[in-house]
Amino acid sequence: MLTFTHNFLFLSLTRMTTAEMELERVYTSLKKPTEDVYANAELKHDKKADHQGALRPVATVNKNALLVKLLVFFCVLLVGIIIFLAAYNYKGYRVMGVAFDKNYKEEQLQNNTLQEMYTKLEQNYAELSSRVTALDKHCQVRNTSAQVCVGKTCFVCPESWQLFNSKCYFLPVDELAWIASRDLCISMGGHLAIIESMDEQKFLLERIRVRAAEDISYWIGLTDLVTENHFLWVDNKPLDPKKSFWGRHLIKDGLEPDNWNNNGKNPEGEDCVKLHINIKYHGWYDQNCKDRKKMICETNAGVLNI
Ligand SMILES: [Ca+2]
Ligand SMILES: [Ca+2]
Repeated sequence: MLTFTHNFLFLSLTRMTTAEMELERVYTSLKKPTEDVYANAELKHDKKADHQGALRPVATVNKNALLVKLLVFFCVLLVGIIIFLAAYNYKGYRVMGVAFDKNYKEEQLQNNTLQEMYTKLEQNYAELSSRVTALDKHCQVRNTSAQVCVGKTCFVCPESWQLFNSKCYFLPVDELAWIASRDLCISMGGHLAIIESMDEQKFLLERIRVRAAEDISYWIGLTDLVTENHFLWVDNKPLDPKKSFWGRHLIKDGLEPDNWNNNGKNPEGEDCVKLHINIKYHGWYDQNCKDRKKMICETNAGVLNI
C-alpha cells in the first residue's frame, strides 16, 4: 500500500513537473514570440477576406483609382467649361459694350441737339414774352379803328380796313358792276358785305354817309340773279325777311325791291342790291347789276390772344 501510494505520488509529481515545464515553455514563447503575431493576424484576416470574396483589396484599389481619374476628368472638364463660358461671355459683353458706347454717343449727340433747341426755344419764349407784354400795354391804351382788344383778346383788321363787332370792312374807291365788285372783294380776301343786324346796318350807313351827304350807294352782297325775288347772300344763305332793311322808292314811294325795268329800258329788271342813302330814305335797293358803283367789302377780323 505504501509502495502504491509512493508510486502514485511520484507519478503525480512527475506529471506536475512536466506540466510545469510545459507552462514554462508556453510562457517563454509568449514572452518572446518567434513570429509576428500582428502580421500573422492580418494575414489571417486577409485570408479570411479572400475566403469571403476573391481579390477584394485589388479591386478596391482599382476602383478608387478609377474614381480619382473620373474626378480629375470632371474637374478638368468643369474648368474647361468655365473658361469657355468666361471667354464667350467676355466676347458678348465686349460686343454689348461697343454697342452701348455707340448708343451712348448717339444719345449724347441727340441730347446736345435737344439742349441747343431747348436753349433757342427759351430765348424765343423770352423774346415773345417781352413782345406780348409790350403788345398788351399797346392794345390796352391804343384801340384803333382796325384793332380792338377786350381783355387779352384783340380783334385785328388788315391795314385800311375798319373793325366793327369782330368784322372788318373796306370801301374801295373803284366803281364797278356788281359781279366785278364781288370779284374784287374776293381778291382782297373778303366778300361783298353781308348785313345781318340793325347795328351793322347803322354802322355801314354811317360809314358811307361820311363819303357824301346824300344820294350815295354801294353794292352789298345780296342778289336774286338766280331766281327772281329769291334773294341770296354771297355765301349762298337766303335772306332772312326778319333781318332785311329795304328802303322806299323815292318817286313811287313804294317798298323795294321792285325789280324796276325803267319803262322797258332795263328789260332784265333789277337783281343786285345796293345800300343807298337818298335825300328822303335810306336802305336796300335792288338795282341793275350792270350799273357801276362803289362797294362795301367785308371779312372776318383776326383774333389775337395775348
Ligand atoms: Ca330782281
Ligand atoms: Ca329797285
